[in-house]
Amino acid sequence: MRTEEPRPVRLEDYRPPDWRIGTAELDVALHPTATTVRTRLSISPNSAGAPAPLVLDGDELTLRSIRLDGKPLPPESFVATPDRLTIAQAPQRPFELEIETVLDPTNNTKLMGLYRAGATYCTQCEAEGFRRITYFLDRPDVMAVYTTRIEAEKQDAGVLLANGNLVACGDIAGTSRHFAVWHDPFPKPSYLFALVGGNLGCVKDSFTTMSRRDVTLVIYVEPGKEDRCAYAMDSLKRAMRWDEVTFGREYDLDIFMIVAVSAFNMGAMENKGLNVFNDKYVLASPTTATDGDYAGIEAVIAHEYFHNWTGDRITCRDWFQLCLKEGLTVFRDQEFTADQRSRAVERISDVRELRVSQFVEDAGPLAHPVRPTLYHEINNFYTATVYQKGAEVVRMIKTLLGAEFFRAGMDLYFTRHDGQAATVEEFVQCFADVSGRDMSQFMRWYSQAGTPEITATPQYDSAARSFRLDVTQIVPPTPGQPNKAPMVVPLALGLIGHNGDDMPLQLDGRPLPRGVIELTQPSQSFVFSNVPERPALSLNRGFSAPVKLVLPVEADELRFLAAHDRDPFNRWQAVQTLAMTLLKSNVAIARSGGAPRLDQGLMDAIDAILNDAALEPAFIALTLAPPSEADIAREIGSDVDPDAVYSARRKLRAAIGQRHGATLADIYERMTTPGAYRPDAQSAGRRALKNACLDLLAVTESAAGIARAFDQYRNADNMTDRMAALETLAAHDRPERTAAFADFYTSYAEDALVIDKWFALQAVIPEPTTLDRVRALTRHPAFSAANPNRIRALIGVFAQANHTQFNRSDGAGYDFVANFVLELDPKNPQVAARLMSAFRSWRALEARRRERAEATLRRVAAMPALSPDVHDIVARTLADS
Ligand code: 0A1
Ligand code: ZN
Repeated sequence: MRTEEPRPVRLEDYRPPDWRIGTAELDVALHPTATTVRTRLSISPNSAGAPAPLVLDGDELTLRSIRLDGKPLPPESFVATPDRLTIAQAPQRPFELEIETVLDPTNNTKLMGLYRAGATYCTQCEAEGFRRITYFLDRPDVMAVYTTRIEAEKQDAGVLLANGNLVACGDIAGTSRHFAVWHDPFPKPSYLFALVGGNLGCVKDSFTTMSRRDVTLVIYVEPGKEDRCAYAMDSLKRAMRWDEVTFGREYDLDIFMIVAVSAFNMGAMENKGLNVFNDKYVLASPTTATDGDYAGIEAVIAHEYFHNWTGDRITCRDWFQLCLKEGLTVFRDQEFTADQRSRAVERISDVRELRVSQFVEDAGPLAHPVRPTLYHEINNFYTATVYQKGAEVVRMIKTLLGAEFFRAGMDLYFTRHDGQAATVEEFVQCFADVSGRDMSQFMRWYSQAGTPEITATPQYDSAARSFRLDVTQIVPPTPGQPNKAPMVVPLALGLIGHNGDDMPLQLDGRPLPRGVIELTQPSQSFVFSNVPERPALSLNRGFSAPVKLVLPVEADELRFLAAHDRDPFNRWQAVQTLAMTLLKSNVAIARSGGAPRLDQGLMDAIDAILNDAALEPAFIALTLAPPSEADIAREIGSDVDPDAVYSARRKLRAAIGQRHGATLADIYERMTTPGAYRPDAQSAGRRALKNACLDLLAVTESAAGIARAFDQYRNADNMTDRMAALETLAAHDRPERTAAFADFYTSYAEDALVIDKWFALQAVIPEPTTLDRVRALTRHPAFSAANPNRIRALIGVFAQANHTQFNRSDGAGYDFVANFVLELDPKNPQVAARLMSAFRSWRALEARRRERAEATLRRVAAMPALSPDVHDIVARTLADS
C-alpha cells in the first residue's frame, strides 16, 4: 500500500524532466529475501533553468547507503522514504550518485519490480516497477544506457540475464557464486529494464538479418519444457522476417532472448533484448495446447518482438502516450497474423474481440479516450481502448492515406524519432508530412471517447440512375465528455448489382479512390452517379472504421449480402445482423414468457454459407457463431436480463443445430483430418469448423450429439479436439460431463497450464450450481491465489464470461467476486483491479441485478485501505458520469 493518497496525473501538467540520467550501472546480488542492488547513476541538470531539487521515485524501498561523487551524503542533505528520495540541493552540474537498496523478491507478491516466479528471479518494470528496485527518475522520457552486473549462488541461479549483450561472466573466486555483466548500448527508459536469474533450460536458434548479421535467439523455460518451445521459436523467426519485409525494420542487438515464467500479471513484456513472457504464451505441444493457444503464442511473440521498434527504439514521452506504442504494435501484430494466416478470418476475429471488449468498455463508466488526459493509476489503462481501438485508429490512417503513404509515414516516423520518447502528435505528423493531408480533425480519434454511431439512409433514383447516401454521425457522451465534435470516419463501401458484382463507384463524377467515403460532418450526403440498377449497399467493408452502423436494411438484402458480398467481413456481418435482430426480439419475447421466433431468412443465409464450397472452413465456423451474450447485451443497452439473453442465444443455436443437422453432421465427418496434428491455420480452420458442428449438434440435446462429443473427448489425439469436446459437454448437465471432467483432471494434474483450462470450463457452466463449484475450486490443491493465471482461469472467467452466474439475480455472484478481490487486493492490486472491472456494465442491467451490483460496489468502495488500483476502478465504475 502506498503511504500517500495518490493524486491524479494530468497530461496538461507534463513538464520535461529537470534532470537527465546518462548511464545507469546496476550491481545486483540475488538473494531470496535480501537482494542488494547497488546503482551508480550519472546525473546532470537538464536545463539552465532555476535550480531544482532532485526527486527520485521509489516504491516500498529500503535505502542502505547513498554516496555522491564517491562521498557518503550527510543525513541532513537528503530525505529517503519508501517512495521517494529527495536531495533538496543537488549540485547544478553533472555528478554521480550511488545508491544501495535491499529488496525481498520472495515476498514481492505484486509481481512488479524484482520478484520470484516459482524459484526464478525476474523483473517487471512497466509501467512504474523500476522504482521498486532502486530510486530513479522512473518516467519514460528519461533514457539511460544500462550496464547490469548480476551475481548469485550458482546452484540457485545458474542462468543470469539482463538487457543487451553479454560482456563478461564467470565464477567468483573462492565462493560458490558466479556473475554476469550485460551491457545495452541503446538508451532506454527504466520500464524496459529487465533481469532474470534462475535454473532454466533453453532452446537456441539463430536468425540472419537482412543486412546479413547473425543474431542468436534463445528461449529460456523451466527445465524439461524445452520440447514445447518450437512453435514460439518458429513464430519469432517469422515475425523477424516479416518486420524486415513489411516495414524495413531489422533487429539491432547480437542476441534476442525470451524467458517464460509461471507467474506474470499480463501476457508478456517487451524489455529490450530480454522479453519476459507468461509461459502460457510460449509453451505448446499438440497434446497440451489448443489451436487458439498456438495462435495466441504466434501473436504475442510477434507483438513483443515488434515492440523492439515501436516501443523500444521509439518509446513514449509519458504514459498518456501509451497507445503510441500499444495501438501501433497491436496493429502490426494483427497485420502479421493476417499475412501468416487468413486476412478475412483475422479481421473478423479482431472485430469480434473489439466489440466484446472495447465497445463494452466504451459504452460504460470506464470509457476513456485512446489517449486519456488524466489517470489515478496507470496500470488501469492497459485497456482494450488503448490497445484494440488504438490499433483501429492506426488502421484508419492507412485506409485514409492508402498503403504507399502509410508506409512512407511509418518510414519517416522511424527515421525522425529513432532514439526518442515521442508523442501521438509527432506520430500523426509524420503521415501529414508525407501525404500533405491535414490530420487535425483526425486527432479526435485520440481525444474523444465513445463509439461513434453512424446512421446511413440509402435512396436510389432510377430515372437519374443515381444512388444517394445520407449519413449522420453521433458520438455518444462518455464520462467527462458530454459533448462531442464530429469525427473523420473512413467508410469503405461497395454497390453490388443483382449478379453479385461490384459496380464501378463514381462520386461527383469522379472514381472513388480506394472505394472509401470520408465523413467529416455531423451529416452529409454522397451521390453516386451512373448506377444502372438499385444496388445492394455494402457499407463499412472490412470494418474500415470502429463504429456502430445503423442501416435500414431489409432481411432480403442482408441475405443477398451474406451470399454475394465480395467483402468477406461484410458477408459475415450480414449473418450477424440477421441473427442480432432476431435475438433482440427473442430476448424481449423470453422475458414475457413467450416462445422464440424462428427466422427462415437467417436459416437460408446460413444454408448458403454452409454449402459454399469456395469458403474457407475457419470463415464458415465464425459465421456459425451467433453474436455473443456480451454483444447482445450491449445492443439491448438497458434493462438487460442476462438469463433471457442466454436463453435466446442458446435456443437460436439449438434451432440452427436442428434445422441444419444433416449438413452439420456431414461437415463434421468431412472436416475430420487424418494424420498427425499440425498447428497451421488451414488445419486449425478445419478443426474449428468441425468443432462448431459438434457443438451445434449437441446443443439440440440429442443423445447422439452428446455421444459424439463424449466419443471425441475420449478419442482425441490433440488438445484442440479434446477441449472442444469438453467444452460442448460442459454445457450439458449429464453424467458424461462429470466423467470427462474427472478424467481430464487425472490426465493433466501435473500441468498447470492445462489445468487452467479445466478451471475455466467449469467456471463458465451456465448453471446455478456453478458458484458453489467455483467456490469449492478456490480450495482445490491445484488452485493458487498467488498465481495470476490460476486467478484469471477460475475467477476471471467466471466474472467476465459467465454472464448468467456472475449476474445471478440474488447478487451472490457479485459478492463472491468482490470478496475475492478484497482478499487479493493487498497482495496483487493489479490483478485485483482487473477482476473488479467485471462490474463495468452494471448500469445496463435490469433493476434487481442493478441494485445488487451497486450495493456490492458501494461495499467495496467503503473498505478502508483499498489499493489505488481497485479504488480507482470502483470509484469510476460508480461515478455518475
Ligand atoms: N507492454 C506489455 C504489456 C504489459 C504491461 C504492464 C505489465 O506489467 C505487469 C506487463 C506487461 C505489452 O503490451 O505486451
Ligand atoms: Zn504491447
